[in-house]
Amino acid sequence: MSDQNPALLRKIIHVDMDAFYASVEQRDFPEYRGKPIVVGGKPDSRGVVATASYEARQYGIKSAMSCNKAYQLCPTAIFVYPRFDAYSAVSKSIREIFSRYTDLIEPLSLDEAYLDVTEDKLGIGSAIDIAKSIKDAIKNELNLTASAGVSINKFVAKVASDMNKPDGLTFIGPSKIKAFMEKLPVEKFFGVGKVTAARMKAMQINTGADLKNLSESQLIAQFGKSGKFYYKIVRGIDDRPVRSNRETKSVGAEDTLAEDTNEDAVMHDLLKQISETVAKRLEKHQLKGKTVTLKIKFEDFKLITRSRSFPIPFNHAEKIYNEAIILLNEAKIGTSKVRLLGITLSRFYDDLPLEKPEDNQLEFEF
Ligand code: DCP
Ligand code: MG
Repeated sequence: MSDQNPALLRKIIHVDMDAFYASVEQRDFPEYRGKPIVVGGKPDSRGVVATASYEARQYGIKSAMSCNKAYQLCPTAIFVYPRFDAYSAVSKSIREIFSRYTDLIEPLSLDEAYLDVTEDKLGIGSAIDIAKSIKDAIKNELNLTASAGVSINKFVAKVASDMNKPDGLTFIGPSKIKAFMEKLPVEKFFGVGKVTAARMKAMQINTGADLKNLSESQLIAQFGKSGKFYYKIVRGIDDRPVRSNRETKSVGAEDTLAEDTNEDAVMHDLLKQISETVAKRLEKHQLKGKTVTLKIKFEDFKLITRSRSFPIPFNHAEKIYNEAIILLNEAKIGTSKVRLLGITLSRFYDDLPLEKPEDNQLEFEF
């Protein structure tokens, strides 16, 4: 197993902030400290819980629960609206802390990231020491706590970071991975959603050890492409590299219309949904783009793209939608019926060489 050759072992850290939004609220408003805090909407609203402080979690309050339900579980909880600007600022600061140690940082959301510290900038060498140092910096400089997982690949590091929350530091070295994976419940496996977990349980597959009893071809027969991934991951093999966002060149989404159409209202509706998806993805990766591209596939599968570029990068759904509508109008599709629409944002970074204008580029699919 190439993953296990000590000379080739990577050092991966996964860092995840503890009760992120709620901890920022408790930090900024001392009167909230030590109290059950629910970040989301107000109890009588239709809002959902984004997160809850550890004090509120003792009452069973969880992310994605309705605020009404949270109120029933703990009527004395303090309900607050999210302050995304504050969370975003903290997110920037934690990334700055990470960047002292490595440039190989892959943020997964505002509050978590993978770091590859196989070679660290300060020459510390020990991934555990680096994780400690990062946690200390977050505590001392930002007054917040994070949990970290340290291992030789992304998957094990991520599961490890969740094992001793809050303020945890968990190292799972190569010699412990086998036993660790065998004990792990299937719902903790990367990519196993609720539906797959239920299917596995119905087949008496409850842990990594059960999963390991199936051959690769059996897993592929049961779970398709994912089966191949489960086969590797349960054996502790995860070669996915830590990818820094600088490698991300574009973020987009597309969708096929229920029926081929040339009606503006129907196309506008779909573009609205796609814009929202793209905006969410950009927000998740903290990216803003300068170029917006609209992709139109016609009923005969002919494909065209239209782009516009701006001096200032953006990522708001409304702006993306407005630009997509302008591009759709410019495309003058007339009576041709459209089968699929897609929107992509690109040109995230100022230091990249300017690309040739992509306007009126015409592509055909073969
Ligand atoms: N979040 C959200 N809606 C969800 C889940 C999370 O808005 N369904 C937001 C609020 C969280 C932040 O993302 O504070 C980070 O998500 P985590 O899953 O890491 O949860 P927490 O950081 O809140 O708690 P934990 O200590 O378990 O990591
Ligand atoms: Mg978190």
